[in-house]
Amino acid sequence: MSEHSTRRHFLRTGTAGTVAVLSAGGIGAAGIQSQSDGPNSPKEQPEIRDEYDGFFRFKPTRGNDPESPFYLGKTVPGFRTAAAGPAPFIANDLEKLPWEMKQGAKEFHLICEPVEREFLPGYWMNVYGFNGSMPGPTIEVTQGDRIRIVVHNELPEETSVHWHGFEMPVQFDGADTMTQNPIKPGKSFVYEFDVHEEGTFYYHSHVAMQETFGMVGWFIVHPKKVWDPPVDRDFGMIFQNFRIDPMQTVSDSWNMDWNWHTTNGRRRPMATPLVCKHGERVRVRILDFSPVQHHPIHLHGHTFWITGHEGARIPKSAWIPRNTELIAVAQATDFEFIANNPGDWMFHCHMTHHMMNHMVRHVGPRMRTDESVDVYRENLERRPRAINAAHGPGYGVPGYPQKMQGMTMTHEAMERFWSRREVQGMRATVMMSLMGLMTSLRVLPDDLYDRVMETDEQIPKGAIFEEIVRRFGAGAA
Ligand SMILES: [Cu+2]
Repeated sequence: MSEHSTRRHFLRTGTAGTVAVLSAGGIGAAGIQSQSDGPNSPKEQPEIRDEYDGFFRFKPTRGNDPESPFYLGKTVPGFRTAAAGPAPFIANDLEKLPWEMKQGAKEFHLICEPVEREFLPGYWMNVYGFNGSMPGPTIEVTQGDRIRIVVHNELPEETSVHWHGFEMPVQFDGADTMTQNPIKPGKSFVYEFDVHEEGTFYYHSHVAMQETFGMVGWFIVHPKKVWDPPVDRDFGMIFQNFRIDPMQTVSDSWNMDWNWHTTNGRRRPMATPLVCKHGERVRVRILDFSPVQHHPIHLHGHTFWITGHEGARIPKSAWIPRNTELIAVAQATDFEFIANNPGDWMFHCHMTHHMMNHMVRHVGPRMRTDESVDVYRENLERRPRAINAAHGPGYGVPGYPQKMQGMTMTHEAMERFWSRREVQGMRATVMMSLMGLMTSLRVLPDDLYDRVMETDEQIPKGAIFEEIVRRFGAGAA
């Protein structure tokens, strides 16, 4: 049993005793607030408990007083201590860019190149990216680091890379032709600067059409002094959209309309869900790198606090509790909350047209309740006909219309989706739910989390969901 779960077990079985001890020791709200004087000092770690001024870690609650620092879980800490350092950043479906210490700097090598990205099983897009990936691999450093990034241009055209939000010497800003000459194909350019900032940053090509064509990646800078309160999970999702016409795999970077949304380069349901444990403090950083589309992002089942944007961490006095937060193009927003409500929760853009993908209505129905289109097609005569669906000579031609029939979940695709640990035990129909900019957050009690994430068990579809409903469906006492 881990340290976390031991403590959690103690908390959950001895809440009354814990509160009494805390009261006797004089550690209440004041004790928590004092940690801001030195959150990296283990002895000043906040006490972990499950109730804070009427806000409960393990059940949906608001707290008793909007003026309390714990209202809606605002400054309720996670289980991870500040002394353990920042929680590692997790951008599902993306790699991290390795580095080597050379001449006093963390040296990275970033290769700009054409990329083929499989954004759904069997669906490939031809775009530009970095090191074989679109978006590029995540750069993760610590405030105060000196970094050197050697950018190699393997594109068939000129480029430059901009470090978005960093206050560095102007010659390393990467603003094509304004601060440097373009990097010619086959050539390299060395960027080197000290990172004095901390926060949610990213890098991207500074050629507009290359940005639209996929050239972006996370650049996360952890603070030297762990943000207060520390989080247990630190997720990141880059939202993009692309126009890829039927019969094509090449994204049309000029087009101002879109037909595919991606998260970290994967279209749902291939994009991997976020999974956390019940009671944890969670941060989710979302970057909107769509060319022209803004996204109002809504999380179900929880109220979250906006704790930062791409500019900086926000002072606590200005944090805002929300259910929906608008993220505009090139903006990033940090969401934080206590995962106090177990279940599988939608985490999605609320623009109705962004809740779908490939909206080409004349080629067939996009939503169905069966888990496989193969079943649907076997029963066409007994189903309502959609306009032109699965009829007409074009439907049998490979690649037309953009394999729309495959998009509606072949068995092969379903096997790929269900082969991942992160989705084990979700409802059988969940893959129908995750279209467009719709992702999912799973909040799992410790034992179910371990069963989903730490075993090889093929968990029956719906089993975890049903167990959560069984345990928590009547509402918390
Ligand atoms: Cu949207």
